[in-house]
Amino acid sequence: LSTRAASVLDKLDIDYNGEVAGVYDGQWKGSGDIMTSVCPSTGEVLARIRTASPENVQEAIAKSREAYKTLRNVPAPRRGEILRQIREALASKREALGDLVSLEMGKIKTEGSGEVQEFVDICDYAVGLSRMLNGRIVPSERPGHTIYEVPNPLGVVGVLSAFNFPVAVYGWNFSLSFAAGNATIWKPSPSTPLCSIAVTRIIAKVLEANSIDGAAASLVTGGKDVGVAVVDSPKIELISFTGSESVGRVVGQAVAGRFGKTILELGGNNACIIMDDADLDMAIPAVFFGAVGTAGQRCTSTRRLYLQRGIADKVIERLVKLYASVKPNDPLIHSTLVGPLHTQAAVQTYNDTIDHLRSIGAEIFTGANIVAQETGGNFVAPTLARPKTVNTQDKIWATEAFVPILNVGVFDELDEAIKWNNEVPQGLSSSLWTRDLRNVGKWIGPNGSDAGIVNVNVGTSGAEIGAAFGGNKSTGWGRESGGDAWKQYVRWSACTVNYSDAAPLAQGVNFAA
Ligand code: UN1
Repeated sequence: LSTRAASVLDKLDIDYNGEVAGVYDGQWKGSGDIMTSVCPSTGEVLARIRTASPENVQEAIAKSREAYKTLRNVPAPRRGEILRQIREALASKREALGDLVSLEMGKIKTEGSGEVQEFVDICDYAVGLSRMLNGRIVPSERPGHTIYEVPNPLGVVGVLSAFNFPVAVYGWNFSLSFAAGNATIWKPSPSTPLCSIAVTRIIAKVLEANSIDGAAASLVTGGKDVGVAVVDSPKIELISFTGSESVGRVVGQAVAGRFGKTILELGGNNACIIMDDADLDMAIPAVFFGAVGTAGQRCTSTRRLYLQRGIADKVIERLVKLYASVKPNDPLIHSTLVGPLHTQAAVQTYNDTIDHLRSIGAEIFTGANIVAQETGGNFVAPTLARPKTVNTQDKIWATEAFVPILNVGVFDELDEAIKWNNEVPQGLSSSLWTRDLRNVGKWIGPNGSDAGIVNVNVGTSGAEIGAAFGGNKSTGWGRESGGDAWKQYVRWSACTVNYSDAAPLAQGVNFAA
């Protein structure tokens, strides 16, 4: 165990004796293979985790079902009160957990803590929701009849989360699901097991203190086999998957094949459009954060920048200056703005994307190199490039490389930029910068952006929890967090109740013998 890891794990009450148990179903265990957690800033092994064996997974699923049967009978406001305690417990560990996110995932400390804050915020939301899981009463066409639309707890929810938000995305799912009366079983990314163990420890303590079965928040760490076992289990009603389009396609088809429900949050390939009339002092820092922040590893990161001709050169010039001011470095150092890429494989993707840019004759304004660091680590220079044309068939525009490379295109009319925005397979986030109300109306209307997140004078990344989060098209149509997302975590029944002394048929049908 590295010294840095030891001090962080200590603050999070994680016992370590050669390895850490990576399974929780009311008890901490793990009899599967050993998996290592590797620090992306140094390449050092942070800890060894004992993952879930196939038996561990099946047992956790069975225990989660039992926990659900109890939890569904706990009044929702009482579930909310437990969520309030989880919120407090998370908030009290905000800095230590933020450090761990930074250490294990590689995002800078303020973003690591911000991610814990996102979990705290969604807990607050779910506490309120626990008193507002409202159904509806619908007028019946028949006398003495009433129709109720009733939400009941759904069952077990499988959450498969990605490395880039190792805390918050589970938080969105767990909070809504728990308020709704479900048990969750969490299969985190294989490269961020410690974050999931730390979060589960915090939740488990609160559950145990409230005499709630810990299997209401089960954890199964491991690789692909563990994920497949969760996805394929007929005992899991809903699978919420965050990750790549290619894996999402397999997950979506597998769950559809057993008539399960899915929430899919797949690739983003998000564009930002800046009009001539935009306030550039606002727009440029937002693009900088969107493209360079989190080293380009958010689903919502800005990957495409469409500039109206009048301001294009000026914006590029100012961005180049900003890019020159950042030096990728240890994400736990306060002044660092850009940490490492999460894995060596991501560095390879970065290199391949730069090679492709060169092969299509793109102009590279800044970046395009690996940043050597004494400590090792996966550091790359944020890159700003302009391919010769905006050919949305080319993979440089049509695919999401999960690295800090921003591609620029120049347009004359907004309609052209909207067309480019929409021409790609993905549809997660989008952002327009303008002061003209007519542009705003077009952008958010039927001929505007087809993404799930359509912002005006706000960047593509960094959404608040109150709105539904998710995207359209190959992003998977999923919605999590705020808005009406909670409605997916319940089973809905339409209940027609007859209080009268007659039993007439609907639509006036007469079936008297
Ligand atoms: C993700 O990248 O998977 O909107 C989630 C944002 C964050 C969540 C991103 N609130 O950028």
